[in-house]
Amino acid sequence: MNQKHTVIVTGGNGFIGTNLVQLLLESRQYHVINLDALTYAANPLSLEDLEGHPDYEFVKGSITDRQLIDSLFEKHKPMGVLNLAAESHVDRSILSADDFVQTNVVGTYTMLEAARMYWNTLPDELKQQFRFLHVSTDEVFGSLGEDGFFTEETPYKPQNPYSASKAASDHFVRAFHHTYGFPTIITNCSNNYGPYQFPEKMIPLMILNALSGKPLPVYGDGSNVRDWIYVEDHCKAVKLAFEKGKPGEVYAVGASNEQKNVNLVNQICSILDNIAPPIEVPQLRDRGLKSYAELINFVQDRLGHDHRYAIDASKVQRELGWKPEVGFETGLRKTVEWYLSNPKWVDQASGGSYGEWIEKNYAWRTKKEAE
Ligand code: NAD
Ligand code: TDX
Repeated sequence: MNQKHTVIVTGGNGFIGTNLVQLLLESRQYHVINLDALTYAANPLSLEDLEGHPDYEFVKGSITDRQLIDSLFEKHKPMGVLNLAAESHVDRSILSADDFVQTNVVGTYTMLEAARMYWNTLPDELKQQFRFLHVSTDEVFGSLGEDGFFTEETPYKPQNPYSASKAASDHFVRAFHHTYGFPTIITNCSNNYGPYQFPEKMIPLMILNALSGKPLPVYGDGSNVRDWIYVEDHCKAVKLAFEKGKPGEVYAVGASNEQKNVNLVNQICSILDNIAPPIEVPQLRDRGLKSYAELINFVQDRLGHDHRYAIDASKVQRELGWKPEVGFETGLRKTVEWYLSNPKWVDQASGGSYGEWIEKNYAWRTKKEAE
């Protein structure tokens, strides 16, 4: 068998990171060093099955810690970096962007600079092979009206503190390629859904609130549109871009699946009505709910809420041969089933500091702004 390639994945304990680490190890092509600070968004249970795996090593630490990162390059001599570590929740960035600037901007710069210094020391052949893949978002392009799509050529126009910090990190990545010829690749992907997503994000939040009979807080009038992709499809695109993408290139990734928020919440409710009807859930039995949709509650809008995201993914399809494999109906049902089948993971994610945090910071979400 060919020798495995050592790679550093950052943020491997998060939602997309967990799915990506699993994909890389299943391919048997990689030895994975996962650098993750284990913030509130990481769940130690997500990758616990990998303990003792011969091709997996976990390092607890921050992408802002230059000394630690230098030591990882020195020790493991990776052939590339897949940079996913980030603060990723828009609502939190609106409350305070400090951590977003630190991790997304300073952290990405620190990873880039450490990687570039290491890359400079490599002999030509290894230098040619090395890749720095940066996982980014379609939010850097701002918001669309009713028509049109984001492409790789769309000008940057971030409109919330999270997307501003991701845009800043993308600009550093692009500048490192332009200035130093450092072999970077960026993927800008749309909204992911699937197993292991932290319950503050819309899809798991709606599933878990419904199952505990809590209101389902739809922001504004629910007409905002997101373009959803099953997380495994995104991870396959990231792996392909890392392996076959051209240095300096950017790939927009999406599955052409636009959904209005309120419609999506209704779809979640109808899946739940089928597989876990309220009458069969012990804590809801006495509530007299016929459908989870009765819990839908239109609340005050998110500040600066981007109206619509939608991706034209023809470049990644044409140049890398990628295409999404999981249809939305199947993916959404699999996701609902995953949350129902993993109560231990859910308890771990929903308890502790997150539980307290949500009580303290989300009062606005329980009622509409006074007219
Ligand atoms: P997540 O919040 O679920 O996970 C982030 C992970 O990064 C966590 O494990 C956390 O502990 C870790 N982390 C945070 N700060 C760190 C630091 N300073 N050093 C090391 N580790 C740190 O995020 P996600 O949804 O998995 O997103 C992963 C990446 O993909 C992010 O860069 C995000 O911007 C991007 N992205 C996400 C989506 C989406 O829909 N979730 C879409 C497009 C792009
Ligand atoms: O309770 C809610 N009610 C609601 O109506 C929440 C949490 C969200 N929403 C709306 C806001 C958005 O229009 O649902 C939509 C999706 O919200 P999020 O899950 O918070 O995702 P979004 O803000 O679109 O950002 C996501 O996609 C792009 C990820 O969190 C980012 O990390 C990624 O870059």
